[in-house]
Amino acid sequence: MKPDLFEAPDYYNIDDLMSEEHKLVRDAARQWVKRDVSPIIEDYAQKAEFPKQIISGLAEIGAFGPYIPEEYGGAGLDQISYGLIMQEIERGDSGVRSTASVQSSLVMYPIYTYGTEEQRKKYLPKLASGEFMGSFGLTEPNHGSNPGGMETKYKDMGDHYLLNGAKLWISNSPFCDVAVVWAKNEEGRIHGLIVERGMEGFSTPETHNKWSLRASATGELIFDNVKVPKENLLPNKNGLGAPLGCLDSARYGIAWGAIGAAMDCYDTALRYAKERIQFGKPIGAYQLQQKKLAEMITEITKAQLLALRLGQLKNQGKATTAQISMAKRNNVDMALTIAREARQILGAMGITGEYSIMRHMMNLESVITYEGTHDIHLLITGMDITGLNAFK
Ligand code: TGC
Ligand code: FAD
Repeated sequence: MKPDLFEAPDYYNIDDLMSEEHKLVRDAARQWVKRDVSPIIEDYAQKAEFPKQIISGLAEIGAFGPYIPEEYGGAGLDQISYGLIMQEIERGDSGVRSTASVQSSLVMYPIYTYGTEEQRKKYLPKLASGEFMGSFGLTEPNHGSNPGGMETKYKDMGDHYLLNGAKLWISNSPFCDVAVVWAKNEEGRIHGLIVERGMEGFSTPETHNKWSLRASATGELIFDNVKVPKENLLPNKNGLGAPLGCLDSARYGIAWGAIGAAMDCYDTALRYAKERIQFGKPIGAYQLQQKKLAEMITEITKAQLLALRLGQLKNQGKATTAQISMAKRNNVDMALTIAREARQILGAMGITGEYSIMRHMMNLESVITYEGTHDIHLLITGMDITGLNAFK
């Protein structure tokens, strides 16, 4: 793979709207990605393997629990810093950002927000340091966009719960130490349970043959009469709103992350267009290529402003689910469109692993599907503005 020459575009001087802390956090993440992710990520994507050696680096840049208070091992940062870390990591690879998103927003967040003090103290510091890796089990073979229909269930056996069912398409599952699993009780109410590797009847087979997010490990969570201790139930919220609350946080991070992937594709295409000579001139001198590049920087700038404003609202505790949906949907679609256009600017070279663009493009096909599909987020916006539910 080519050396990482990335220079971040900031067409509207958005840096001026950031604090010194935001810039420090972002620049540390950026340097780490250049040093520890870019040189190895293409090889890991090609061999479809998650690079476990970067776990400690992710912890050091604050990617595991950026906004979780320091007393629980988190970085104690604000939501904009969280977003910027996700942006920088996804600039390297969406699969690496997935690992960080799941750990932070889908595992640490529910334990911090819905868990007991004992659960916080037991799990959060280990998750923040990367000693424990987590996964989040909501999706099932028969229930993706409609998680409320889930079939995974648990029964109260007096001194423990008995858990049965299966989750599919679970990021980090093949190597997770703990899983936050959503299951129905005997009354059909959804609760979160912390399931630990080693519990009898719990297995995590890997899903192979993905053309997307190849550097992220995806798999199943299978529960065959798993005895879960009663103290592993998350007691402070139940119902579908509990997992959906976690998704708000993860989707927010993805709205920033997608900008990173888009910036990397744009930066690569811009450099290539200035260097590649055809018909005696750099291809960047032709109007057709300039149109592509000019539209890319316009869309990136709009996405940056959307994410930053959403971050301000999130810091104030005012960001709504529908606002988060709009940003996730817009920014991921923007990034995927830019990846496709950037790939064309590189011609045949664009399909090789010498450049990051094709990897980003394939990764973004998952990002536009997970954490709520492109359609589902449109329907969330539609319901928000009309008051009419078009899901069912
Ligand atoms: P609906 O009837 O609308 O709501 C059920 C209950 O939940 C409440 N609620 C929320 N609460 C908190 N936060 C939110 N964002 C909430 N949205 C809804 C709601 O008030 C209600 O409460 P109550 O007390 O009345 O029960 O639910 P629905 O069944 O109609 O479904 C709505 C829909 C389709 C929007 C939702 O289910 C949905 O978002 N589906 C998409 C599923 C999804 O996003 N799955 C993601 C799985 S995780 C993943 O992909 C990780 S990828 C790895 C990585 O991140 O990198
Ligand atoms: P479906 O729900 O079957 O949807 C199929 C199509 O129908 C989509 O185009 C959808 O938009 C459309 N559709 C569905 N309902 C409607 C409707 N009401 N109106 C109009 N159109 C509709 N899940 C987890 O729980 N944890 C994870 O860690 C996780 N990681 C993932 C990692 C990867 C790489 C991938 C690909 C997925 C992951 N997922 C995870 C699952 C992901 O959240 C689901 O794939 C997603 O929610 C969509 O569900 P589905 O694939 O079953 O598609």
